[in-house]
Amino acid sequence: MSTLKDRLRQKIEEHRPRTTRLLKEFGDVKVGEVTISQAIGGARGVRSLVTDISYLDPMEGIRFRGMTIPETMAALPKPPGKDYPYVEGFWFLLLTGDIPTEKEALELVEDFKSRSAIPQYVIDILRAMARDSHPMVMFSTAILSMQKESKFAAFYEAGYDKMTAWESMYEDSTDLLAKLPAIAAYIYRMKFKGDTHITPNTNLDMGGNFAHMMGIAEPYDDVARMYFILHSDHESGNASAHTTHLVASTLSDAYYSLSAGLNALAGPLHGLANQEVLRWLQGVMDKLDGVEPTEEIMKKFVWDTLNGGQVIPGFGHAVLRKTDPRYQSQREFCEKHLPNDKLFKYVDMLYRVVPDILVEQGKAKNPWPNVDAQSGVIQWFYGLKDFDFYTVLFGVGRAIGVLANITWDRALAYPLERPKSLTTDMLEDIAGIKK
Ligand code: HAX
Repeated sequence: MSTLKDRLRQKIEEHRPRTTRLLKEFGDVKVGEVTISQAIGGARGVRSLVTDISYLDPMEGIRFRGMTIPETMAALPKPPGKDYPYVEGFWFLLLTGDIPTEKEALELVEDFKSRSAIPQYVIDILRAMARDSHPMVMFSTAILSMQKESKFAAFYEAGYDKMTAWESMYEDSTDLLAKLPAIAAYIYRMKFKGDTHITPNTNLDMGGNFAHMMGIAEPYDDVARMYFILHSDHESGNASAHTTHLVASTLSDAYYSLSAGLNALAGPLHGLANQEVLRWLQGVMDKLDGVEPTEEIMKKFVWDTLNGGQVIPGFGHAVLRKTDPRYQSQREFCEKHLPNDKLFKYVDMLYRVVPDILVEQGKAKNPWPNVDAQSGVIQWFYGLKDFDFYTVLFGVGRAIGVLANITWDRALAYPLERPKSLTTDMLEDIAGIKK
């Protein structure tokens, strides 16, 4: 039995009475009300989900298990000589709320390695797909194709037990996380690197091995660690986390649930925004035909995009009302490692010009940049210029958060999610509109 699974069991047993008490003794206490604009408008601000994995404050940004991004990065054990922590140790933190010791993190590194082999049929399926399929389609399909490996599904078939169901969900989640980097790297090299592949190096941790399989030199291993951790979790109401949770609530296993969650991530208003930022910037460059953009030129492109009825990718957020600390964190990385990069300068120029324009336009509730505004630049700098692939990188990271969430969903026996609908007639009646 692994240290993490033992610790998780202890945490779950400690936590269960809290949820039971809230339900039994305080189930009728109100946490809020729903307005018509929330019912029509995508449930913004409706507080109807519970997670302890992370919390998103509109002004401060994300905290993982109570810790800000800099606190998280500082507290977790790191591979020798590296600036960013073991992703495996971060998985320990998200699941338990405890910082693992170096020994515990290394135990997990070994655990992940033992689960990391990809079945040959996954490779066969990827190879059979149209080569011009979007990498997210390939990624989601590869995950779904492994559903037959699900320990949770087997556990359900063998006779379901609510109290121990989390264990097989945990096993599926860890199996998946261990395999995702190799699947992602396979898709990348098949599509964009002439179908040449690099054998995994089992001496390396998840971030190190991912960089190795991608064929990108140091410090891309640290980029991978940073990137996966930053993109992991953003509480449970964002579209990818919520979809994963919703699907899992039907007692679907982690394979079905994660695949579905990634399909939500693939939308341009969500995770696809990171590729859209780069696509947008490339469009600007093409039109300029080698001329360096000035702030005035950039402003014109921003206005042209808005006047064309499109959003500025990488800006705005459904919850945040300040610059995303995930953006800041990546910006600090850029200042350290690629301060003179042309693309970084353009993205920084966008930071200077876009918020004022969005305020002037008067629509976006949050004019500030989000995580996606900065992430593509880093990938581009390290040679990963195929921006169609960027959302897959986001997906590997996002999996850590959503899988931690659905493991806890099972532990606390969260029920089938099924909000209630109203008709437009009913809303008009509630509003007192005479017909
Ligand atoms: N550019 C132009 N207009 C924007 C905008 C932007 N970046 N952000 C918001 N708006 C507009 C909305 O389209 C909306 O317009 P309409 O009234 O005409 O429909 C209006 O401002 C109000 O929207 P909002 O309440 O501020 O924002 P929402 O909560 O509805 O949506 C989004 C949040 C992130 C989807 C939105 O800000 C957006 O489209 N941003 C650009 C795409 C993007 O960067 N997505 C990634 C977000 C982070 C993330 O999830 N990463 O995965």
